[in-house]
Parts: sequence; C-alpha cells; structure tokens
Amino acid sequence: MLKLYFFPMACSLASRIALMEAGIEAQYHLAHIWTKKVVDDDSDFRGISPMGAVPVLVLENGDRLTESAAVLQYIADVKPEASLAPPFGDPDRYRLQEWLSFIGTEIHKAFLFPTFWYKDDGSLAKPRARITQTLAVPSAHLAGREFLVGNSFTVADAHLTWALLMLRPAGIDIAQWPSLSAYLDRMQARPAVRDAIVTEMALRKTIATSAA
Ligand SMILES: N[C@@H](CCC(=O)N[C@@H](CS)C(=O)NCC(=O)O)C(=O)O
Repeated sequence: MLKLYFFPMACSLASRIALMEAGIEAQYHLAHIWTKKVVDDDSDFRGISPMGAVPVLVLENGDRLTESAAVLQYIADVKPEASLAPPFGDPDRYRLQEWLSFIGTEIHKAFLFPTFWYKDDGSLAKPRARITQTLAVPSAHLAGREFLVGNSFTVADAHLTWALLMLRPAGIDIAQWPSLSAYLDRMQARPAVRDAIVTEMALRKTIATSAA
C-alpha cells in the first residue's frame, strides 16, 4: 500500500486529494514539519525526507518519492482510469506539468513559503506585489474553463486548490479574482476534495504550530 507523509493543510493536501479522487487506499503518516518528528513514533522525519518537507510518498517497493509535481503525477499514473493526468504523449501532459511547475514555484515557493512560513517581517513587499501578477495567469486561464487542463479534474486542480486555500491565511483575498473564487468553490464542492479538507482541518486543529 502507498504511504503518504503529510502535514495537515500543507502542500501534501494536494496528494491526499489526488489519492482520494483516484479512490486509492493509502496509509497516512503525520510528519510535523516544524519539529521534524513523525507523530506515529516520534522518529526524526529527516530520516525520511532530507529536507524535512512533505509530501513524501512511499511506493509499493519502499522507494520514496518527494516533490509534489512528481508525487501527484505518480498517483495519477497508478490509477490511469481515474484520468487524473493526460497520458504521456498527449500534448496536454505538458500543460499539466506546466501548471504543476507554475503552482509549485510561482505561487508556493515565491509567495506562500515566504509569507506564510516566515510571516511578514518587512522584507516581503516584493512577493506581495508580484502575487497579483502571478494570480492573473490562472485567473485569465480559468475564465470560461472549468478545469486547468482539458475538460476534467486533474492533479493540477488538486495542487491549485491547495494553493488557493492557503492564500487567505497568507493575507490574500481571492475574491478580487472572480474566476479563481468560483473555481475554488467548484473544487471544494467535489466530495473527495471536501472530505480531504475536512480531515486535514480537523487534524490541524489538534496540532500546536509556531505559525498558525
Ligand atoms: N518543492 C517541494 C516543497 C515542499 C515543501 O516546501 N513543503 C512544505 C510544506 S507546504 C514543508 O514541508 N516545509 C518544511 C520545511 O521546508 O522545513 C514540493 O513541491 O513538494
């Protein structure tokens, strides 16, 4: 069985959403990303992830896979009939990778990581100014489209859903982008997405963190 190391409402939420959308049973292990402890057994999470970062997917053969873009595509390819990624060779596969990369770098690392992680220490004016330009890209793309890639839900939607959810605690109100706001509502109405979020929000409340 696949195992996912996650932290509630961190970027590993996208992997949980993908697993649940695909109907793949998995074991979930909470790794505390501030204390770097695996909650199950109090072991050092850096023994699992050299960066001490989630997500980590442990494959059936015991290999570990990190990086959301890779983990999400792996999950999609475990269950191709769930159509969570276009097949290799389909031009849309590159569109999927384009979005996964955009979300992981331009939204997550360039904005959410410094603002949510380190909080506003006065040096964040540039990321805050740039995020408006960044979010204009998916906003324009999603005007008149239901999903990021093709005509059905893919792992890119799982990734963007997580990123959009985190914008509010990072101080950005997405109501200023009606297409993003409507998209997030649509995604959250999906039973698997809703269940994944409810599960992680409940867990998050039980965990003391240095960043709320
Ligand atoms: N590039 C990685 C980033 C993973 C990442 O930064 N995860 C955060 C949670 S959203 C984390 O675990 N951070 C802990 C740390 O950096 O110490 C990915 O896309 O998976």
